Amino acid sequence: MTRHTFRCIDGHTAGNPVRLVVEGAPDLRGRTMSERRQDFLARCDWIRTGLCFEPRGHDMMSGGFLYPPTSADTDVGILFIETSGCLPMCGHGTIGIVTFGIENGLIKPRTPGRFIADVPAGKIEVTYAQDGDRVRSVRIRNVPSYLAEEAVQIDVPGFGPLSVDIAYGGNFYAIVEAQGPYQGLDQLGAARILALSPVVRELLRSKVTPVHPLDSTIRGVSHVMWTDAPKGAGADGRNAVFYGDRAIDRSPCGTGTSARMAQLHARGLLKVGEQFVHESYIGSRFVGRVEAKAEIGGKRGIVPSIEGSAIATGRNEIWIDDEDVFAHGFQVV
Ligand code: PYC
Repeated sequence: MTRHTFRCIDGHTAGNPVRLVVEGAPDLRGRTMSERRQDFLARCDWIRTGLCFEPRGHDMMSGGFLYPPTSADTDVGILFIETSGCLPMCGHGTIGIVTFGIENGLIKPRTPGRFIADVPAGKIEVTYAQDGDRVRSVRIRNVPSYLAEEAVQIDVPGFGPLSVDIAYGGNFYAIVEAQGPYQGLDQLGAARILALSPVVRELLRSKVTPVHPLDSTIRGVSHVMWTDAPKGAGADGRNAVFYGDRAIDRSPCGTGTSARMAQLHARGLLKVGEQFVHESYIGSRFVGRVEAKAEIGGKRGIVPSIEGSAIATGRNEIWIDDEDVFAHGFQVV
């Protein structure tokens, strides 16, 4: 009998789950976190499905592993796992992983309050505010983000025509704004968001395949963001981000907020130095900011940052037993 043991700290960032695996990470090959991500996907993806899918996880499950840094100028490496795959970058995941990692002495920055993390999408600068044992907030200076495609036309059966932009913020997002058949999140409701989003994603994938100009392993629309006006005072926008096969992000989505800010900046609606407070489907918030202009392999974009907080809900020792018929998890789609 082989029982694989994974010791985890579970928690959430703005409502979306984060499972930080503190023991049980596989050794990975690769000079960069992007290469290590490819190695994990080729040899160890059963760990992701075992930890994220049912019966040990659920449709929204998300998390990651800490790795030694891959270069002298970084403090730590992060590999993200999620029901949808190994994301190049995950904002809510980073906020949770940094919070639990600092609070438990697993990340030891050379300069307290600030460090560089190596993620598959690139290097990100992290700052955090600590109060005794608690990390109160985390700000991520994210990877450069840009508007990749404008006004891609699709016709969604049983719904109607949509014009959709695609922007990159660490993953490629289809951004659906209010128009014709889509008049806001409350009109749609969670059930229709879950039903329509995979159709929207498939229609877009049949038309366009955005590829990151500096890393061709980052390609294709993975997430669908439905935008709306904010509900609460002081917010600038609201969204529901669909990912995987059946998930609506409970957080405002860090990479999605970055993509949205890149789109708004490209339209001249958000300037360098301005902030963008984003509300999630359940009303939790991230504070985004356009830090600087950026150039990404010939494309113009921005360096966005996002700030939020996370809280641990407990320790979890998870077993994946080779004799379990559901050792590698299952999904009901
Ligand atoms: O916060 O970047 C994010 C994210 C991606 C998918 C779910 N959350």
